Amino acid sequence: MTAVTPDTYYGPDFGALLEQDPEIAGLLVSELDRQRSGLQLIASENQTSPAVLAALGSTLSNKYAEGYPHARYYGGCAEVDKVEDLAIARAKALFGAEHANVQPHSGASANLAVYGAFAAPGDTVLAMSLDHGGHLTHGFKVSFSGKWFNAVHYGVSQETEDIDYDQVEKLAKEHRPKIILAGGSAIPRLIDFERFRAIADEVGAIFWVDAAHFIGLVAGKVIPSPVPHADVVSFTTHKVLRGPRGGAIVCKEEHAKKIDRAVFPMMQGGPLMHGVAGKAVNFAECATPAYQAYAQGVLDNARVLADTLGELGIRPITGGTDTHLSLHDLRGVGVTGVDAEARCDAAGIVLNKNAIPFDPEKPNVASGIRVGSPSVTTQGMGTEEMRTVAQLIHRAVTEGDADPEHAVTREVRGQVTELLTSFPAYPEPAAR
Ligand code: DSN
Repeated sequence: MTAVTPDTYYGPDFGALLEQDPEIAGLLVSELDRQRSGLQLIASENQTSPAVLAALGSTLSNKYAEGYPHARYYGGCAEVDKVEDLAIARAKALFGAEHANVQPHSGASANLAVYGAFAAPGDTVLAMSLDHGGHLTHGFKVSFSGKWFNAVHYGVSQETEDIDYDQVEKLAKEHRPKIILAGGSAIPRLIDFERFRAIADEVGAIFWVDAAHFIGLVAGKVIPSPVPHADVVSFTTHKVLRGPRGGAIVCKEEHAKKIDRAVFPMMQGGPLMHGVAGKAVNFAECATPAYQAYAQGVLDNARVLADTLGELGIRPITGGTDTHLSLHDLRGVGVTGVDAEARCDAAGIVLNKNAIPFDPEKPNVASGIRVGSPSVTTQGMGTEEMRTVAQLIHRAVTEGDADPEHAVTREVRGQVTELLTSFPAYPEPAAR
């Protein structure tokens, strides 16, 4: 067996990359600097562990393994079979799932496979509309999902700004969809899975949950799980979950064959075995008390961030959040989403503009911003820091500018830097 040294896991060392390709090596370093030097509030991002990064940088990347463990189309798969067996077993245990497929390269690939398993082109799918918090792959017109399927969309109620379940039921009865899909990218509240299940049963539809955003909170056991209620749950592994960039699917045993065949050979070729190893490492991390405490911290931080922004006049849609993210209406402070994003960026605060339900602005301008707590919680920040972060966002948005040299913007950036000194991302080993 090869001697176990740090390089065994990291593959070719960084010194070799620096010598061979200083341009790319330099960009790896400057991206790490960027991640370290700003407040990362993009709700779908996180900072995965050195252990997951080691798996991603490994020689497992070299191996072709089309097929599934113990039934591959290539020789030499004994070791990667063990890796995938572990990833599957850990995913099933973590989510209490009957079946798991850990091969999807991404969330969009996972979703493509779910469509492939349960629908044929032209079939009707009922999903949340993108402009009310859904996702591109939930039937948006320029995505495969909107081009190949007859997508019917529900949204949120104007009054509560939360999912309009009566509308879901009405549309389901009217259109008799093959699939009813719950989940999205900008939903701050818990989803009523029982209600969706009942509606799906009433019309004989498959009930699919795209849990990409909140699956980490489910893994941490701090919010209810969709797994007992849904036929199939797709997700990404790099958001609150904090694993490698990638996708996965869990489902009832009765759907296992359909899902596996849809992932391979219908949608994908060889799995990315370094990614599968990273997922296995991550699933084990998520089963620990430390991760559960992290997930609770993500929830607490998101709530305080949303509430404090609200107190400062940047209103949270639905009045708050039950998850890791909140969506905010900027109209009260008279700034557009695009301007707020640019002003925050110049101040070292990374977040994204976001359409709010019934938004009068075009999506590339937007009246809102979306903020999330996964990364800053990984860095060890707590609720006290979230109050500071909300004040910094408010100041950057209302008094700052997109010009980094603007006096207020510089001042806010200085305060961001000061905060990050106590809560660094990827601290040097000595500081860990
Ligand atoms: N683009 C991701 C997000 O930011 O929510 C979802 O795919």
